[in-house]
Amino acid sequence: MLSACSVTPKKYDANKPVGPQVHETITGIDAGAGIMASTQKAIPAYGLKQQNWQLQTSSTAAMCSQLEKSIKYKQPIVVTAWQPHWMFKKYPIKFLKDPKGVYGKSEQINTVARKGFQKDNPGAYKFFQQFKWNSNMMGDVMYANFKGADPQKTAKKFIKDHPKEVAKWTEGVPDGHGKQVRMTYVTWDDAIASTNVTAQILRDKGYKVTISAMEAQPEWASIARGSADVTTAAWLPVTSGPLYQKFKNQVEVVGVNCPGAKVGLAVPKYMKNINSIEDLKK
Ligand code: PBE
Repeated sequence: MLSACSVTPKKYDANKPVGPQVHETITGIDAGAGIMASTQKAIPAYGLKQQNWQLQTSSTAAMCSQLEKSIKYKQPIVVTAWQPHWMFKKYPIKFLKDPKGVYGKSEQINTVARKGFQKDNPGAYKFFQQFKWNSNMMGDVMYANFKGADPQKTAKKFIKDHPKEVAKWTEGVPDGHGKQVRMTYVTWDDAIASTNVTAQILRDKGYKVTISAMEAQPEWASIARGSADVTTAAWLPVTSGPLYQKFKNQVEVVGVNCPGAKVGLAVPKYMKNINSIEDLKK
């Protein structure tokens, strides 16, 4: 038993308003994420602003460890959440309904290239046009990386385990003969997964692929000005939407590489009476 003077974590109480129990705080991730911008719109859209709800900036890792701690003690917590991601595999959480569609009706992960990439490197471009996996495949890669595997090793294993898919994606793609492909990404788990897998497939085809990690804004800016060729991690239409709008005249959407993505807010399943973002307002 905990003694009276130690801090006893308070369990979630469904009979009390949720707001004060979480100090009107949504636990978010890094500031540059599209999900943060969407959440800043959701707060006023759902009338949470006048109840002083706020979004806490952190990181995916810090958010998940906070989530893990809360779940351990059945405490209340509201987090920013997205799929594909291993958090839904690891934690008993549920998305809150978003009847106003602030986070979009259906998100897809897209490949976005600089204008002129197709002309300069038609072989690599063809590969990116043909690269399309799904959230299961992606989830497995992400989970292996989360478990501590080196992302390049995970990519190599994925390639070995999925010869049919890889053959389809590389069909008609000529040997690279050392031609350069400059990929850019933010170190979010989905982007780490798709960047390493596509980079490795192209390397196996003889392309010289560099991958550079940066923040979301410079990522898009570098593609727009042509100092990078391509990213496989644009969540559209909503999550990466503001960046796409900003740079749409200088970039090109190559295509969807992972359909069925989802972005929003989530809570642990034991918060049984909280099922919609509207339920946060009480
Ligand atoms: N995410 C994961 C990112 C993109 C990938 C949904 C957290 C975001 O911009 O919000």
